[in-house]
Amino acid sequence: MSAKPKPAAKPQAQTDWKRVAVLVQCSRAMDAIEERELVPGKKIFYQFSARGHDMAQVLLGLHLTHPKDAICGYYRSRPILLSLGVALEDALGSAMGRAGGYSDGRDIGVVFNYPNASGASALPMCGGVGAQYTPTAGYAQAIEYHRGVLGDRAYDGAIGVVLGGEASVATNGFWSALTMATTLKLPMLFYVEDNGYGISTPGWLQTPGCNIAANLASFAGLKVLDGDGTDPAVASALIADAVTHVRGRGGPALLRLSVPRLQGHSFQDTQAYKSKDVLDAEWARDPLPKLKAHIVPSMLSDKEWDALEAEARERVKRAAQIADQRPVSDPEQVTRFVFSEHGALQEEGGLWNTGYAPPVAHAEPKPEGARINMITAIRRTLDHELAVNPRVLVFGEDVGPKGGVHGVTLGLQEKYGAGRVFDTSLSEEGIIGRAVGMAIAGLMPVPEIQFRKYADPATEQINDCGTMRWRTANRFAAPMVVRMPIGFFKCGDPWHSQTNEVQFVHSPGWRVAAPSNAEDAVGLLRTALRGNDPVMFLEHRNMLDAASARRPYPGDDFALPFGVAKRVREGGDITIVTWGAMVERCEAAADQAAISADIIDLRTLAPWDSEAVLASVRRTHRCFIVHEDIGTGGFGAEIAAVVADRAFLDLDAPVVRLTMPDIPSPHHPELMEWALPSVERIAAKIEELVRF
Ligand SMILES: Cc1ncc(C[n+]2csc(CCOP(=O)(O)OP(=O)(O)O)c2C)c(N)n1
Repeated sequence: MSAKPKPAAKPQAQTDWKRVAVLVQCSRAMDAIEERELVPGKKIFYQFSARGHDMAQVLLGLHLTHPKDAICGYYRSRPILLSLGVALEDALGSAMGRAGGYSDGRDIGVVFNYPNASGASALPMCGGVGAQYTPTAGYAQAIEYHRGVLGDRAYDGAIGVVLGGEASVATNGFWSALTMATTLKLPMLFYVEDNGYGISTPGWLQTPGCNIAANLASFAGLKVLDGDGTDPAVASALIADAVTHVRGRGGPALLRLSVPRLQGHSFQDTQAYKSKDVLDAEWARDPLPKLKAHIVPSMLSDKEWDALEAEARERVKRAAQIADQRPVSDPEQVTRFVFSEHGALQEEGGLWNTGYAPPVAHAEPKPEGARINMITAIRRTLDHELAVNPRVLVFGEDVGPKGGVHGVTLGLQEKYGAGRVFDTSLSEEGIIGRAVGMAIAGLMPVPEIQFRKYADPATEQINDCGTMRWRTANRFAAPMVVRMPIGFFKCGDPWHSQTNEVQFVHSPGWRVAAPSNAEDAVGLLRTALRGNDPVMFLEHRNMLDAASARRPYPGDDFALPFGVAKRVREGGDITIVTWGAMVERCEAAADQAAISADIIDLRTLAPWDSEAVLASVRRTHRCFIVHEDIGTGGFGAEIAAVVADRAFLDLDAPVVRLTMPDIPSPHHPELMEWALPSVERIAAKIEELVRF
């Protein structure tokens, strides 16, 4: 482990320095044309110069020759993408937001993705700083899974590389990924480009002592390298050393290269916070003249260098013209690819484009044996899917030998081994972020979040996973099934009893299931595990062992479609719309009120079966919505709005909701029961509405 720069070496024979020069010149010419023409001409809205970062990135990119390598960068990572083979016109066209390119105009042009069958892919980047780390760690863990569990030799020697600025090392994602990479000895390279500034915030506020490599020198299980990213020989030797170490299964490495940021953070940034001395010192470290000195005249003549520069400018100019001729994509299409579409498979990510064909399933239960609780039902479904699909893997806090704090995964590690069912570090960002990288690598991750509230630290990864298909215009997707207990139990509290399903419904790209009984849990979970979209599978704590939720196991081939509600009780006087733990309370309340109620268990909230609700309301002329989540902005508000919008003239009474008040779940059972919609209160509302 060394935090010292390597001594300057002779130009490395194995480095194609001419190619380095071509790519750096192209990158410079792109920055220049953007700054001089395309941004002032309002053809590009966001521009981030890579000047100063460019040479070392290109050197790194040229090392990533393994077809299963993957990188995940950030907005200053265009040079490495050029070295992976991204076309100049695609890069500029994306920056202009034109049709095609990386996102069809949906995402900022510098937020790249690059599916690449013949070399390293670029995993979809994110706008959030630090969000690139845990998906890359997940990809690196998937490399190990492909090799170790699936025996796929194609992954031998592959690595995951993550790029970030020095400010990004202050994020949760960085530390979470570092924990994962070191504890699991993952083939992952952390490549930190230290230019001393966030936007304007200096490095000492991000890292004590300003040097993450120095601080990590004694971090167990990490090879640490540090040096000058503007010196061609030093940077090249350090990059070669780091990549060789990780490829050779030596475990993760962190390489910090100090580089100058030669322009503002973005085009709009005037750098008024830097003194003239600082600016001069930064320009004195420009890697481009150093690159020239390194290879001219030993490898290229002055004339050849000039010709190469002129040619790069010309190529970039032509590429800008080609990009400018591309149209803006059809706005009518911009709602496509939130979810998978039949006949339009994503290029990378998920089971479906690995040749997987979902086994034949049916929605008719074939009940087997005695009634089982939801815990057993979910476990049995996971067990079966683990058995029939080697790409399924289950993980989360304490899900291994303990079997999860709710006992759902009990015995699965024993049966399938610690490679497929395993405990994770305590980082929800890491759990979901890792699942993203694994899903992109063609696995079906099934992460467990211990309690609903503890999904909060993973909010960024959840959002970025959900939007991936849309923002990459169907190039990438990360289907997974996140299992999570929600709701009250014997007591409540603000930490373990939250429902808040609506947050996931409000996150584009997520399907959301909230089953109320064991049979539906089996059917929806099976569909989710064989599907091509990310799914939130919400397991209600109070129903996990509730007698009312027990059903016979409906069979190994039982799978339920999403978006199809179940009419649990037929009646003519009122429609009650509910889900989860409120279903049994609504049934009891209808009995108590002795009212003929149509009770609709939505079963899934995204998509939700609005047609079933509307058809019922048109018959009963009354709509009553009951849910456990708080009222303001709860999912009931959405249902009420749709009913008011589409069935207004059919209504004989206002659409009414009964929910928790807008408070966190109270702890003491009496307080909790006061806050929850009780059978008595539901019954009273039913009577009130029917009499209206
Ligand atoms: C989570 C998050 N917080 C804040 C921002 C706004 N932001 C964009 S870039 C940036 C600075 C990042 O600096 P660094 O990681 O050092 O990279 P550099 O731009 O210097 O290459 C900030 C604060 C963001 N994109 N994401």
